[in-house]
Amino acid sequence: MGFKIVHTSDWHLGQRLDRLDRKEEHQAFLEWLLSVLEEEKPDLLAVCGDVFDSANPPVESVGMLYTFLARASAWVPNIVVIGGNHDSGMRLDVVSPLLKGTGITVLGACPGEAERCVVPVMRDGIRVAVVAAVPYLRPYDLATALSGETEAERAGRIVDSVTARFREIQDAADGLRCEGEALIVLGHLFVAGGLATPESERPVQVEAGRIMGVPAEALGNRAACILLGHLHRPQRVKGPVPVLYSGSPIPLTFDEARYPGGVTVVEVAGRDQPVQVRRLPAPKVLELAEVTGTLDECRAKLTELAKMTGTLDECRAKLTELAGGPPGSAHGLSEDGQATTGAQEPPREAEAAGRGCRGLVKVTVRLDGPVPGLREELAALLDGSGWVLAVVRRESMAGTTGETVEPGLLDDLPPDEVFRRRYARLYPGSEVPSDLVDAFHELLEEVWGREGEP
Ligand SMILES: [Mn+2]
Repeated sequence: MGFKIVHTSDWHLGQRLDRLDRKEEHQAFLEWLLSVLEEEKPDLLAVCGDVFDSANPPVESVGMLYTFLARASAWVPNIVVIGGNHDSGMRLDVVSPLLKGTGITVLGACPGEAERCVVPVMRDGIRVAVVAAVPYLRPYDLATALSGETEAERAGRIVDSVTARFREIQDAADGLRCEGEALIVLGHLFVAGGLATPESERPVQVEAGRIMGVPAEALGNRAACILLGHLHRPQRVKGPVPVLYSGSPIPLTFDEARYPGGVTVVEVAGRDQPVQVRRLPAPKVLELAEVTGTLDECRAKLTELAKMTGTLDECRAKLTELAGGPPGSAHGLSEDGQATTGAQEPPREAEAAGRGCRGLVKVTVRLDGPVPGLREELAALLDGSGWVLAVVRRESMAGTTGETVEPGLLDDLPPDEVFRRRYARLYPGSEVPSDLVDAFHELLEEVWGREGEP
């Protein structure tokens, strides 16, 4: 039986860009997603992990999730949310008992019993498909490091455990599903791409507690499709069955602004039938703009940005110019071919009103000396413009190719010598100004006084 899925992941509710929270963008995304559900009326909404940005999200973000789920359930009879590596699986699972019989399933951590990961997809009281939902698997749960074991050996054991876990849960799903019912697998992990050429095959690694590059084959070939979270760029990975990443709906870093956020609509014709995939780009409430240059250049560009008017397209062209890169390279104005089939980005209020656009700005400023109050000064240039300074990065004119210090030696150097060398490294060829030396000593005395040290 045919049915429709809306696939999304990596919302990272509660995320901040330096000091700025993304509440407005997240709220707008969730409102838009509700309108998508109302329009598309899918059988299933699959939220594939990293719902929150942190294990202990702000109360406001938690409220956002549950308000959304309650409202979404008016439009979609089956909702499955799995935990990602950013989420606390246990914390997500706390509400599970309350959700029984609501059509909403939240699986934060992977339970021991495979049956608990199997969710029927119901329509008017009839089961149309079966979901095998696999929350993020933590490497230390799968294979604790053994002494004397190489990284490759441990990675091999991890892939074996991931394979076994996915197989076990799909076996449990198979136990339930009848002829004609498709199997949908949900997961949150990093699947290796490009398996055809051996050079591009990256070995499985464990980096910062995450598993990198599990082969798509390890997830099996029984599902109509495998819908994943974890990679923020929307993409399709080669595998025995369609392996899809929906990507994050809003860019979580300025780098991620290069590809369009949105959700994926997957239509499944039936068991062992090919799936149809459509992208719906999410509206951008805020643009992410990058400005780079010397201090004077950045001042001039920010002043220009603050005065900018015109249609959205005109503004975007201007942003590209300000970023100083090739078109679309710096702030997400280029559309990713594979990711956008179907609808154009919806028009926005700002454009309709001809007020130009607004958003968050990252400034990378090249300096030849310290500039006190830099952030405040730059932020003031944008006052009242609709643009907000989110991130300030300072770069030394000469790069950071100065003198380096052996880690052990650091303990033997007096603090003011460390300070002098650090300054010389940041601003080669210039001496530390005397007022800065005085300020450093003042701070040093304050710290020592507080610690009761010499
Ligand atoms: Mn993520």
